[in-house]
Amino acid sequence: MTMLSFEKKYRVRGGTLIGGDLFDFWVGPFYVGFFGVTTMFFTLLGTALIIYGASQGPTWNIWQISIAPPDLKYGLGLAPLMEGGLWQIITVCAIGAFSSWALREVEICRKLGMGYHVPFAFSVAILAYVTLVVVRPVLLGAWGHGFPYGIFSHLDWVSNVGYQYLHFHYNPAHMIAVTFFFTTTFALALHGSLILSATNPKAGEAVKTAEHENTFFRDFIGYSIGALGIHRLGLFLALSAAFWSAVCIVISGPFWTRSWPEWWGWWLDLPIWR
Ligand code: UQ2
Repeated sequence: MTMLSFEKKYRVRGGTLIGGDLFDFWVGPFYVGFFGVTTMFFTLLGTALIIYGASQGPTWNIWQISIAPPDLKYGLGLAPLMEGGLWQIITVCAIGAFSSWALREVEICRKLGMGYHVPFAFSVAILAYVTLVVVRPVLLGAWGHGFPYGIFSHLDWVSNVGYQYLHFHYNPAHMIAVTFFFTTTFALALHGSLILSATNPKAGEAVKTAEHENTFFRDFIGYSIGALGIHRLGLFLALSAAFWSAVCIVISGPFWTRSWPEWWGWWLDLPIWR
């Protein structure tokens, strides 16, 4: 079946979570749905507020524009619009847009009778963001612990929060997250190069298939994880990277307030050294 006739056949009514048939239609190639409407609403409002915030700031330099969270003195209350209130509304818009996007993915999965792996994966990325701007600030008692919305300003925030714990690379959860990020790139490099090598033979030769892919890794390291297995591994590695990133920042402050190098004191304090 060609791709276009497949779409015609499987572009079916139903599978919606909310709104019944009301928003169950397409605009060109795009499925709309109730959550397509809410995605558009939150995205347009959030973007407009960012542009408005920029217009009230000192610069239009794209690298320097920044929408800051409220001062710590406002705690977990609402701040005046120009003193972090804008950041608070933009954060609500961002979470609304990301969640709507995930639920639109769910509706499309249901229409196609697919598993929910894609919205689940996206939800882990949303979790990492929400951990930064909601969970950790709430645990610390002030929205001011969220990060500023700006290209350089959010980099400064990461650097400053890192130095607040003296040397963030000693954070054990950060170590695990970084290891998962690197392993993810390693797995994708192995997979991408293997697929391209098999499907891109010398001119005039037949494309190679799974047997060749498996045999390469059996010859090479005595083990092949398999065509389905590599994708399971990739998903696991990527989700673990995002998950441990969320863990490493949420424990910094709420559960460990001293420098991260000091955390390793438990090793020096083991009774086996005496
Ligand atoms: C593999 C396989 C694939 C692959 C890759 C492998 C045919 C097309 C890349 C090899 C992967 C292995 C051995 C796992 C490596 C482990 C880590 C933690 C990176 O066997 O099956 O399918 O793409």
